[in-house]
Amino acid sequence: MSKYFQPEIECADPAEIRKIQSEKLVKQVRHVWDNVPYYRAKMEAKGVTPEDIHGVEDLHKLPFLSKADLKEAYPYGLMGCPRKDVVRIQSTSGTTGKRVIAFYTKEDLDMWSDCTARAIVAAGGDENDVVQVCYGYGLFTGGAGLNDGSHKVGCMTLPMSSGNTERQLQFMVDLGATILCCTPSYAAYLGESIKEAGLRDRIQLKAGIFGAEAWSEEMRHDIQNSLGIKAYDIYGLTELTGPGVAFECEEQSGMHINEDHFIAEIIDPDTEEVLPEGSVGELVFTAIDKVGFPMIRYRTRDICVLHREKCSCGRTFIKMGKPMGRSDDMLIIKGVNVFPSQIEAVLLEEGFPANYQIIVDRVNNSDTLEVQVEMTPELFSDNLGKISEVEKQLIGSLKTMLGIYAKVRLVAPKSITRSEGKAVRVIDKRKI
Ligand code: DLL
Repeated sequence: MSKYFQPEIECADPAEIRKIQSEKLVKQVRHVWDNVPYYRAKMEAKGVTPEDIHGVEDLHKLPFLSKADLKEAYPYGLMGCPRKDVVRIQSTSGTTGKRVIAFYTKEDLDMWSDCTARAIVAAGGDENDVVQVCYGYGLFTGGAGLNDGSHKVGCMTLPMSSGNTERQLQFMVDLGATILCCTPSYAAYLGESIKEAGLRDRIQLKAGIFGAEAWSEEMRHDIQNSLGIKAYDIYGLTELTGPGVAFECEEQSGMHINEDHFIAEIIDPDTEEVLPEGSVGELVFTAIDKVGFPMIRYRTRDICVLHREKCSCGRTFIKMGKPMGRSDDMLIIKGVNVFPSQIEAVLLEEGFPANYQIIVDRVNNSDTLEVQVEMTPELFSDNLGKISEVEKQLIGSLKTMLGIYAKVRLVAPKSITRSEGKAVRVIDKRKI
């Protein structure tokens, strides 16, 4: 069994994990108080000192950090150690304004790659595997994160980065890649390309580790079929390291959070009240042993559910469900809350590929929603009557799911641009 399945931690009694978390939290709060004046000022404003924090039960006393804080403290204001101890930065573009820049010490990188190594092992990886990493390398955390975890497990690692699909397929076939790491939208595209090139019998993939964007169970099903693999979800964000904050095991029913490094809470995004386990709300994380860029009660804006139940893999780490979308991804159309993931679920259920675009606009002071989706080649070659019948059916299914009318436009196969990284599904013209 790999060194990166660590049952003494991953399968420990939850009370034991809580004890570890409490000890680390107390130390971390002291570290931040002493080293991050920005967060210290927030604690002072809330009337909290390190003496008030005795364990996880006191977490709620601490102030939150949000994207707005990152912007305000940019670039160095949240660094948690002298600059000479930082050995790496990673960054993310974010949707608006300044980039997020995260700092890592050697120890932080070691912790991060332990997390991604656990994810690879949980997906069935060991030193016999050939891991093809087609997440972007560079400032994005996907490439570096999976690359270093793959090294730790001892897999032969192909640092492909994103793009150049032809070359990806050539390496996949020639080197016998067994584990694929990329965004789910790129995995779907690779599946399509493999089918077209007639390579299905020549690939040896057995598993995929897909994350960095929301994807539905229907999409998992499609990717598993087209690539002949088991598709595992992986979650993370730059502010907290990158991929590997949580990962799926063989049960494929939610992602175990690496609780010896991260404490998760779910809050009501409006009232900031901590919600009981099983509630839908915003995910908040505290990184309890990260030194270079310590994040306490960081509001991720990802909406999801936490549940701790017995898992057949033996791990006791709490699980997070698939993020249902980000609170800032949520579209408000004619006053109704719409998540792109709801639209995707309907499309896939109706047998369409995950190639679609959502266009929101405002015409005569009223919001409009249009869903453009590619036809399957079979439908494309059908008569116009059939196409308009399918359109009507889709409008009906979307209305049932969303409660509002969405115009549907079926477009030719391959007419929607494929993504090599995170897919851009929504064009909100109201913001342009
Ligand atoms: O996307 C880190 C990552 C790389 C995760 C590779 C998994 C695989 P950021 O660019 O900072 O970091 O974006 C973080 O992406 O807050 C979520 O909204 C979204 N996200 C990440 N993983 C998932 C997932 C990386 N499995 C933001 N499902 C997060 C849904 C995800 N959304």
